Amino acid sequence: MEILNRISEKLQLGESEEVGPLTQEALNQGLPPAEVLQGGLIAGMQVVGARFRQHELFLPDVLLAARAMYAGMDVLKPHFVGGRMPTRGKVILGTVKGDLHDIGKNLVGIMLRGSGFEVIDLGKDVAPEKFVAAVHETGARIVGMSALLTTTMPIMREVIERLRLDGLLGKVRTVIGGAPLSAEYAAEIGADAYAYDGANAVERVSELIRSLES
Ligand code: B1M
Repeated sequence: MEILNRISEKLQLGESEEVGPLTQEALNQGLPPAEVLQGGLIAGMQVVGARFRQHELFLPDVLLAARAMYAGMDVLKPHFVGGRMPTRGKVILGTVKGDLHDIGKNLVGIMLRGSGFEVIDLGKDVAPEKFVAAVHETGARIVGMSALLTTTMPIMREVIERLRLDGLLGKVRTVIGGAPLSAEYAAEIGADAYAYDGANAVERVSELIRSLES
């Protein structure tokens, strides 16, 4: 579909001022909002994620693309029931206690939102009990934790332990990420997945959601 390709291309270029009106044009042509979301905005963001992973795009490009994504989503939002976008699942996200690095975590949040997940961002310096309380409050099935400091990595183990004590481990899945982390560390602390960047986080979270459904 011509118009969806144009939305996707403009999103990849980060041209917010084009993406909003093009999204409206797609709706005017009679395309269902969900199709515009999936075939235009999300499709464009997936390309951005893949190119970022291959170092063909850089952080500023991703942030511009994310802004363009939001411009399109603002147009679509009122067309979904109750003004709510359809979601592929809720994800709680936060940088763990003692750690103030949030650029990577924010990027992961943008990629997840851009891929259709509802993200509940608890921010940075998030205490283990806050992650657990957020699971109870929101019913989210995925908990994503970020850490950039070797000294704050062990907090992730604490979060998992608290989830276990609250009987939540069978109901939620955990994913961790951040420069000093690894799949080995995830296995060591009992996390369900490790993701090395935003695009990979989208893949891991999608798998975890599928594992909860099966
Ligand atoms: Co600091 N810092 N910092 N810092 N900082 C690092 C992490 C460090 C490696 C620098 C160094 O020494 N070479 C070092 C840590 C060393 C260690 O622990 N072994 C360090 C240090 C020591 C510190 C302080 C202690 C410095 C001091 O005060 N003496 C201090 C700690 C403060 C605190 O947190 N309590 C500190 C402070 C800061 C700033 C506040 C100045 C600033 C953070 C600003 C902010 O985030 N709002 C800062 C920055 C910017 C960095 C570096 C330079 C860059 C981090 C970054 O944003 N990268 C960093 C050096 C480095 O990493 N090269 C450094 C870009 C970002 C897109 O990548 O965060 O890796 P990243 O996220 C990636 C992936 O890791 C992954 O996806 C992201 C997107 O690709 N990912 C996930 C991240 N979270 C994920 C979660 C997921 C999945 C994937 O699922 C949930």
